[in-house]
Amino acid sequence: MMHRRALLRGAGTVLLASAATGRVRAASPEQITLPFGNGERPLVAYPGKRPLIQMTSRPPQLETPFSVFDEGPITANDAFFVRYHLAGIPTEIDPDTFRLEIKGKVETTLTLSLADLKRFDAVEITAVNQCSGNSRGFFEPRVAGGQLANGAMGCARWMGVPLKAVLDRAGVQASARQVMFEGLDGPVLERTPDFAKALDLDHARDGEVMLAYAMNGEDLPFLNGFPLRLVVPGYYGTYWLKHLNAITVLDTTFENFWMKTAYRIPANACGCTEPGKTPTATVPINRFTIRSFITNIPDGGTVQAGADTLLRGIAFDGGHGLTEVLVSGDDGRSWTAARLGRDEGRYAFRGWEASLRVPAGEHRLRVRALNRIGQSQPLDPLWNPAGYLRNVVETTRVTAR
Ligand SMILES: Nc1nc2c(c(=O)[nH]1)N[C@H]1C(S)=C(S)[C@@H](COP(=O)(O)O)O[C@H]1N2
Ligand SMILES: [Mo]
Repeated sequence: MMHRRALLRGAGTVLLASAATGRVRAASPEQITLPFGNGERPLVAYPGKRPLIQMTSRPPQLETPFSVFDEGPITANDAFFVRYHLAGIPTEIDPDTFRLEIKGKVETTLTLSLADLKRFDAVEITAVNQCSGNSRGFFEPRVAGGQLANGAMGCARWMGVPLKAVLDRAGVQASARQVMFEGLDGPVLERTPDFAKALDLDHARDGEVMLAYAMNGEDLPFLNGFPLRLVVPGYYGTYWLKHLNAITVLDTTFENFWMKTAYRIPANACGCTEPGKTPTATVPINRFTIRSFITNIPDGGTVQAGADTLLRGIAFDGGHGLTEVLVSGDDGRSWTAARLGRDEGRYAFRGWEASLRVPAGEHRLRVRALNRIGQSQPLDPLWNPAGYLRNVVETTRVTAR
């Protein structure tokens, strides 16, 4: 606690007006209604962000309006979603005095400044960050937790240092099993468990897991983890520790609340249970399920009858590699292949386009992706009690006239 305060006392060059004071609120926030019960949310512009869908203000939790995903496979920094667990988020961080500590079962404890980190060979990777609870608001029966629509995801070009390079510099001891990550935010109440996550050592050293200091060619936005965050390509956002200031190599399996109780999925192939049922065994959530979305036509939209309608969207998976995106104009009875857009890498959003003709009337457009290991999306939603892993084949209802 003392350590955190001392670190934040620096001559801050980056300021975030406190959300708690309400000073950053737009004068009269616009409202948006997400398509499920109690879906009314204000659109609020935080520092460095355009108006986003505010789920909570303390801490700020912001969802990206879905129309943003039609801007292309890279999500702009000012539109990128924001997720925090604990209300004690930093409001001021001095990048000059910021330090990252690498400690625990290492040969040499390291204390690195941002300048030190930038002297390592830089790598860049385009990857999707998605919250485990993305789309949770659509679960039926409904489940507890943040009631998100489909906007708790985004794809960016992350630049930084491979975690492996930093671990190698510190020298990992032979007894090491996991690597644990902590950030500058913390709980407001003493009894709330601080947010920390861990990865198995082999995963942490795979060369892709990265300490990122830049996003889409700029410093990380404050609310997305300035000045340093973990990037875990293909894995749910819960592992992508923000404001990362401590890495501890452990010779045990880390078992805090956030690993042992929260963020767990049923230990079976579908990660699902019968609706309403608690799973008998669980494992920590890990790779993304495969998903695809139409981005240029909203649900309830209108298209021209008997003419070519352009469909456009995005698809992604946990990094196995997409092979196909299929679209249907007849609620999934027949499917046509979409043209895939530029490949930004196996962890990125993949743009796609297709054209369809539908006669006058009401129709259900569907989109479905497939990947290299044969994963696809279920036509009916799967269920689990935490509301994770949602990847039903999405339906866009349209009227053709
Ligand atoms: N320090 C810190 N890092 C964190 C969290 C947090 O609460 N504190 N939440 C995690 C979760 S659950 C998600 S989904 C991602 C969200 O990243 P974003 O806010 O940059 O979109 O941050 C992760 N990293
Ligand atoms: Mo999350």
